[in-house]
Amino acid sequence: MHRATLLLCLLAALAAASCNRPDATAVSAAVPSDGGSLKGDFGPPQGEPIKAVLTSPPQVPPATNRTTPAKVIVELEVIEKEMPISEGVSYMFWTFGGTVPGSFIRVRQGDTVEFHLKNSPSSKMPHNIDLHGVTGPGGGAASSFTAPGHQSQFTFKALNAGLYIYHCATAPVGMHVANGMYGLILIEPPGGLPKVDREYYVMQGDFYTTGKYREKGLQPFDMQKAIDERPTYVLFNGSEGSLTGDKALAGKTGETMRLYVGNGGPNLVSSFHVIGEIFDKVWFEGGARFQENVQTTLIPAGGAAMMDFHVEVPGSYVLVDHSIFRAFNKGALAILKVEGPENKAIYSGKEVDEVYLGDRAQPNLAAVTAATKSATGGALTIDEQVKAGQALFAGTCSTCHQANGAGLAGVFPPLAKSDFLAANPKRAIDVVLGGLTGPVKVNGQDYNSVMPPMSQLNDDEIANILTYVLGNWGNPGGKITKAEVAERRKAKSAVAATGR
Ligand code: HEC
Ligand SMILES: [Cu+2]
Repeated sequence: MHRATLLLCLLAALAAASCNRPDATAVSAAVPSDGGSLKGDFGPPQGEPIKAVLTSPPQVPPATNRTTPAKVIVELEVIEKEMPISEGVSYMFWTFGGTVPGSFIRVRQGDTVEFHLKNSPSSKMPHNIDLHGVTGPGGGAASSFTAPGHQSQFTFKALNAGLYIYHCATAPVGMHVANGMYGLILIEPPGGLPKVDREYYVMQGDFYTTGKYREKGLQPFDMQKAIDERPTYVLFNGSEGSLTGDKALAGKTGETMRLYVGNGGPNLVSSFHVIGEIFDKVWFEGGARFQENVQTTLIPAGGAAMMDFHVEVPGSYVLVDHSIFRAFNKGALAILKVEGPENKAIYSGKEVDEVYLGDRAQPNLAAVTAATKSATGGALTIDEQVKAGQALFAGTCSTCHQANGAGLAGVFPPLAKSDFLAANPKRAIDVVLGGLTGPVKVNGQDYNSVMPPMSQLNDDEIANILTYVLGNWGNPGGKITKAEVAERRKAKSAVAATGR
């Protein structure tokens, strides 16, 4: 038979097969639907009005445990406030309820919600709220426009069950969202959600500062970076370290955990993943149906998802945006610490190790903050630089050169007692900024490998790391200043610009 005819026959056969499949329609009819606004009105509210319990992340309010619709009063205050965005870095956040993300709101489908939006007298800007769970133009935005020191009120019936985000929609909308103005509202289905042992509230957002990642001090918003969608930070719950170290989420083996995860954006889509776990259920897009056995779930900007998983094995589980540079270089990383007896039949052991996570597992960058303070005051001592450098070295250089600077024979040269370093200490600035490739001889041994550029580190960080390296392990000592690093960085970019 002719090739084209054969193809046509095949196609026809396929089409006929799918047309004749009687179960195709039967399946969709068999899936019960309790969704849709037409099925969400259970009549007028009953009983006394209830004041909604609002919680700060990562906490979630208790289940409504109601079988009838109620009138629920929500009072939410907008507060503009300076808070840490990373260790030693602060940012002027605009918040719903004083936190990023804003307070978690929980109601039941069919409830009548009387919403009060207050704008703190200390605010500089007017704000409003668009709740994605509202049926009505603007999701409440036009009805809730509130000047500083004012309050507004509107009422809506929560017709659709699901997990919805809310956000400010005052112009310029992108800027209000980028400053942290978003949160989650859960509208429970009438029968509630399946019971679990623990629930947590996590929300991703992208942030744009004029300074580089971890550049210290109060960092202003950078509108151009936001327009270009080039975030400086991608974060869970509004600050780097908000859910790591002693603020990690907690769990016990044998428990079922539920995460309510939103993505405020304003720009990025999240590939949300928990390293070492599989979501037993994901209510994708925050809707009424769940998918089972999911590794990574996509959460659009302005969207949300709920996920359940049962934990069998103790240890540290790492929540990331699996667009992985965001996790390791922009902050999108959180820890769930699960305690309980080992379960060697399921997993043999050895925890998430330091090398994988660097300084992100247990960030202790207090020394970095101290050094920054002294630097601003003009009284930075070598000792402070060394301490800050040590903390930073542990997170970046130790992966290859090892925590004690000894390197790995034949692969990573030693920084301890390095004659390469001693011959020209300032050359190390160029090594860190530009990386190093090709043959080098260190302490008599030949290396011919690649060190990638570490130019993502800022001038401060490089100065402190190198001062630490120079002052330890039998190296000659001395000091590298932030200004010296800045100068070398400028010289390098000038060379790059001339194309030489
Ligand atoms: C990914 C692995 C890796 C990381 C991370 C790394 N280096 Fe290196 N480094 C190397 C390799 C490989 C070489 C040798 C390159 C060659 O063979 O040309 C090297 C060479 C050097 C040298 C010159 C040789 C010597 O031993 O004195 C210095 C100085 C140095 N690194 C400092 C640092 C500092 C400081 C950091 C952290 C900011 C760092 N490196 C991070 C892999 C790494
Ligand atoms: Cu606003």
